[in-house]
Amino acid sequence: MAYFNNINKIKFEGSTSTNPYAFKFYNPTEKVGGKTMEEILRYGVAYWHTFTEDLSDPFGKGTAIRPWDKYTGMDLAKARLETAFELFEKLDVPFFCFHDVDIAPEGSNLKETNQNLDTIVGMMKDYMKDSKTKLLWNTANNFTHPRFIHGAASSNNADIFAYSAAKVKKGLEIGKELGAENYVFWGGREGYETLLNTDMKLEMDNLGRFFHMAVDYAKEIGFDAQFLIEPKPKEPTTHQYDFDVATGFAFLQNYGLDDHFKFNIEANHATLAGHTFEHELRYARVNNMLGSVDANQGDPLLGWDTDEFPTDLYSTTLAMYEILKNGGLGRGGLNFDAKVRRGSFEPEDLFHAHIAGMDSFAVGLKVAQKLIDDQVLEGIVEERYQSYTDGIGLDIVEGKTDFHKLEEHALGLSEVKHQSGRLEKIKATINQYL
Ligand code: XYL
Repeated sequence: MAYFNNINKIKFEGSTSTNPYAFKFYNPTEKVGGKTMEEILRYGVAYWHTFTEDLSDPFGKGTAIRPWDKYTGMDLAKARLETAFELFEKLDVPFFCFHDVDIAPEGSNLKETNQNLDTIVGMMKDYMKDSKTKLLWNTANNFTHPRFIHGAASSNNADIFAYSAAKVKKGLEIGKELGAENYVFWGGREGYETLLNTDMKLEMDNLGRFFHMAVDYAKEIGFDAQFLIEPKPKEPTTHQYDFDVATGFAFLQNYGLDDHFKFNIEANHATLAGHTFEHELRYARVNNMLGSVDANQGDPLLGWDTDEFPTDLYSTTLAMYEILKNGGLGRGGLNFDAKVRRGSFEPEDLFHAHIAGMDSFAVGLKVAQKLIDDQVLEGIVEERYQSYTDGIGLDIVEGKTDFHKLEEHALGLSEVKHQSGRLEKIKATINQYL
């Protein structure tokens, strides 16, 4: 059965097209810097926001009209699967991502839940045989069910630690079965509300133990996906242990896990942490920890995790600059962890939203490549740090100095000369490229 009967395969028609069901900038076969857009951008559809999201918010019930919602239970799961592969094909996306609970309903116990998963995973594998769309990553939802009230791997309750491990174990098996490129850990409830009843050290040590066991099990079953931590500073807990990339990186290093993980960086999580998207990408990139991206944007006027489809071209440009400088995303991709607005409740809005996101990152890619080709920012940065290319600066970076010599140098200074940072000029130049 087809759910999007009136919508055909979305094709590239160019920036002057007025067809709402066409790409204006994303041309999968067009080469940018020697690779095709499809190869660089590696777009993914998020199963949860696209097929299970009902657009409810804390103040109101869901508004989404989804023809497949006439079903319930396993029938609904099967209908969503059918819809998913229709949408993947029509959007021509290379990847998708899901949580365990997105694809199959939970049963009355873990065994039943796993049976439901097995049924859907078997069907999914069949759909994937006839589809170009691959699994970018899967993950375990260890945050929605009330059992995770006090956390999952950082819960005070050891039974829940075990339950969480069993869900991740199953997730790793599913990832292997479906050939996932990555496996994601977003610690939805891995954090705390108040220190008054929290053993922070035990919780963090347990989280470290949990990740080591996951690494060991993936190795045991021969699942070679890249493991990814997805940082987020808050929501739902007040203090999340994976606050941002820097915090997550320190955690991984502290627990001897940094060789096994990279980061899945989400734009809206970056802004919630008080950073820009590109700050998080840069922090990961310069530490060789950039794995994948959850492509969305927040609403600065609201301030919570609104998961909007990315349309801000300035942001997509600076993000693509980091990604290109990283030499691409490797096994990662740009997953649209984004939902249509509550007012965009019709099924076709799912297409408009993805087209908007895919076009926005395609523009970002082209502009970023041009900025790199023209060495716009590189030239500025090189000039700004010139003082480290000779004299005392060169001694500092080559480790040839110490506090005695530096004091001697400082005492001999009569006047320190600075150059202007020229920020407005730089921004005006970037605007010329947009
Ligand atoms: C919610 C998070 C999740 C992760 C996967 O804020 O973005 O959707 O991407 O668990």
